[in-house]
Amino acid sequence: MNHSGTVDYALEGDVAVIALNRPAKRNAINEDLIAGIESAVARAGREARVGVIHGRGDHFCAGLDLAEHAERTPFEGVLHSRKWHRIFDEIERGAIPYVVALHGAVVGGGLELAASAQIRVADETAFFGLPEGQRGIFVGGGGSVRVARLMSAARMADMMLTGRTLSAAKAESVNLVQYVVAPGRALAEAKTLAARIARNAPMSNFAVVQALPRIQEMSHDGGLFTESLMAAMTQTSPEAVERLRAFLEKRADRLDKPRDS
Ligand code: 1HE
Repeated sequence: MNHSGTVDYALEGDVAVIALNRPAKRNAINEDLIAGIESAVARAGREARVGVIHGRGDHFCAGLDLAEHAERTPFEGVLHSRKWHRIFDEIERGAIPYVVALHGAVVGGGLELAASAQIRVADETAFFGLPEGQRGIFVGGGGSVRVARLMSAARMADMMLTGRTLSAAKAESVNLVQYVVAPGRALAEAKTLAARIARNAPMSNFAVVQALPRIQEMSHDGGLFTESLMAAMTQTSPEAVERLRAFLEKRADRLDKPRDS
């Protein structure tokens, strides 16, 4: 199903697969594409347990559409940025977890979009950049909050000031992505992870999506208290009771072997 001219949506089992589909412009985010992400994410939240976001063509996303950006007044610019914040917040703290599959350029607003997912899988062709400094602008899609938290404000400042780009391997070493896979494998790996996540109790996934990022922003004491409330809610859900019993009766999945990349 097509959610705008430039975003495709498909429900595959419990997983909503959302494709940025503007490859001729390297999936640069214009008004149509951001509206497509918004409606796809809203639909996924209603009917899927997990979302996967990826980009068609040779690149994940070239960031903000610079052709549209040049025409905005300052006030329109603020409203535009606030809209991106709202939509990316729905990915970061919404109804379901998201996995993004990254390849080629993951730059500017494309990196901000990727940073709003819970899990980032990059293939070895992926490269990461924040060319806003070179373009005479600043991040506006939540990057100064999310990207800086993932890899530190110092590393982000370096990328923005000097135009430095990072390889997939470097991105993994600075916590920007959690997985690096062979070229062309990111989407398949993201779907495998999504299928795995879909088997978790929805309330556990909800707690990871909604509580974990908020707890990071709380005081020590507030965070621990919130954790206790969340733990009590999840542990006493009927699904948890059944899953704990399944483990004790040796009917549960065993833990995976450790995996380093
Ligand atoms: C675009 C955009 C775009 C490509 N807006 N049209 N983002 C950037 O500064 C990144 C700008 N893009 C690039 O550096 C390169 O395009 C890529 C490294 C991503 C890909 O290179 P390549 O050689 O495969 O493609 P290309 O030939 O540069 O571009 C192909 C077409 O896509 C071309 O259009 P055409 O009509 O001449 O074919 C490009 O103009 C177009 N295109 N990227 C508009 N970004 C909320 S604040 C967020 C702030 C930001 O995101 S700033 C970062 C913006």
